[in-house]
Amino acid sequence: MKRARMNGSADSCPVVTRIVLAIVTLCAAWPARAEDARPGLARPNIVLVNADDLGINDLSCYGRQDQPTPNLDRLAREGMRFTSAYCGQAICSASRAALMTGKAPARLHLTSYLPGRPDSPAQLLLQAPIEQQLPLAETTIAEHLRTAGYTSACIGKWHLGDRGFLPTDQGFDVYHPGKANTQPSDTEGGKGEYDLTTHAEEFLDAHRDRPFFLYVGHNCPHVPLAAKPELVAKHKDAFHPVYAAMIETLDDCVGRLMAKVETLGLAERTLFVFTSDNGGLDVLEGASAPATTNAPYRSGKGGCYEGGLRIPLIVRWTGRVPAGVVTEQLVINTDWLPTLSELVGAQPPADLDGRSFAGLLLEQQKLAARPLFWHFPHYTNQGGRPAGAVREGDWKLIEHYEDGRCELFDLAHDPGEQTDLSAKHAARVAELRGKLEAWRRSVAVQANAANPRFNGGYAERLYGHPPIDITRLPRTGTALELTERLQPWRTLMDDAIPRPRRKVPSQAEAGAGAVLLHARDAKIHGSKLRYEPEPHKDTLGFWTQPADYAEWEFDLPVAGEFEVQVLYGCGVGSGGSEVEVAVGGAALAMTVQETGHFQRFVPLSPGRVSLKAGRQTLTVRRKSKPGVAVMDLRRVTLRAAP
Ligand SMILES: [Ca+2]
Repeated sequence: MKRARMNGSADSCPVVTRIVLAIVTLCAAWPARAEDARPGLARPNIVLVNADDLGINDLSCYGRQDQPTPNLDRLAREGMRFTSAYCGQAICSASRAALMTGKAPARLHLTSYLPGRPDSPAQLLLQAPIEQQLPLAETTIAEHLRTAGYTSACIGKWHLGDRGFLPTDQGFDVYHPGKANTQPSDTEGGKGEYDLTTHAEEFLDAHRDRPFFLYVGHNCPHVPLAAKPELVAKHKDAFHPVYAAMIETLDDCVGRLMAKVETLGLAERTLFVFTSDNGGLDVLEGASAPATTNAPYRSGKGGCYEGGLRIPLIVRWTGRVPAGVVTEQLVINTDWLPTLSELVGAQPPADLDGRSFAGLLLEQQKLAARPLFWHFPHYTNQGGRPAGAVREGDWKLIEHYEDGRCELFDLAHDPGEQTDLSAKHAARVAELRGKLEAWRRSVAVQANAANPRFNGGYAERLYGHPPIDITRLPRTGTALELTERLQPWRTLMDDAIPRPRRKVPSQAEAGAGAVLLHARDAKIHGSKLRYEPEPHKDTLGFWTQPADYAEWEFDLPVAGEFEVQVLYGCGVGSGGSEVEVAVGGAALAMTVQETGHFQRFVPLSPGRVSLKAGRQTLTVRRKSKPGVAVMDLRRVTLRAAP
């Protein structure tokens, strides 16, 4: 009877029942419907502080010597610190979309920052198209928690869309953007840190008695770098004095927020998370010197090496998450939505890429093994080029989309990704590349197309033989010393992007473009040769009959000279075939070299051809075949020649 009434409409209930209902509703709102949450747990409040471009090597609790962070070190001592936490993408908006939705940026088609970097003639490939905001159809953490009775605030950086797509359109009740850049003063740092902190404190005061989700998106320590002069002077011996001062400011602000939670008596019912959206900026960008070094990890923001993908992550929940624990278990920021769902007793949406690690937080459970994937089809301001990556166990594979080259690293023995083991472990390369390709297909990624305005000469200067290898910067010296060495590279990078009211240098003018001829689009002649669609193959294979050959037809918009590049693999014992690539009346000869495995693809250039605009036919035929098979052929690329 009681149950029936409870399920009925309040209007039809007697007054007494209505009062009971009101009390039940109040109890449900706070402190918690413990029976709905993880067994035995009250639902926590959530404070999530997301720093901007803060690297894995930027906090003293992560081993940094010249940037003391006493408050964050205390947070780590009082909580769990992650050494192998990853972002969904090593760039702002994409990572934030992953955090907010639990979905991979590749699945969201939001794989770069907003609005994205314009295309440049220095690019062999065009940037993959991206959404221009986080679509409203996606369910954010705030929308999800709202259904569980939470009030949410977004204080600070959002970067997932403007009017119509703001936090308040995506489930947040309160939004205070603050200012990304401020004049340092007695009361403010260089990135609006204290204004954001004050608003966050006000939200905590106002919502202390109900379950809340407070998201603080600090703009610190993103460029342009700025901090109080006295702090800069204090850190004059740091790698970068201004940056070190900004880290102190950030640490101070997080400390204030921690103190507020404690003063309000909420520490035992508040999950306090501190993290970053992507790895540290280790190259010269804008007027600022390289901000930091991500040592021992390679490279930084804007690429697929560990320096860009690994992020700091500290989680404190007094009395629930064990204090002082350091974990090497792999988590990624898409895991937050399902993790918070489990902690608050809500059913996570289906089709997420992340997985809950609540069991790790609360019971130090070992997480089930899984591969982590990244698809980053972009040229970045930091010098990154289109690539994908997969980490499975200790192995990490990076596939470079321009030429199909794969690098393989053993992170257990080589966390700095200094030794490429791909030639030694061809079968593992094929397996991991196959998993990466299968995942790309399963989430229907946006891919790169050939750039019809590609300028080979410019690309060669910028990417072929750059003034400095920006993925292997020296780990010694100061930011200022490094700046001088990076300046020629920075000038080239900046010239690559046409800017309003700025004359584009002659070397950046469009060339004759690029053409990609994929195996899947080939017209096949013969009896055995075929396209093999399996993800680890994705190639023309079974080239056992001497007469079989492949043909592509394509339209060339502009005449020019092109370098032909064949992306192929050849197993042991089958090398030595003479192959002819014919196009536009020219015939280029190449000798197939063994690559160790038919699915270990390497690019080889048999030469250049001059082509007229218009309809073209390209054929690849064997001239001799000493082994069982000619080769596997994944792609032929025509690059506008330097
Ligand atoms: Ca960022």
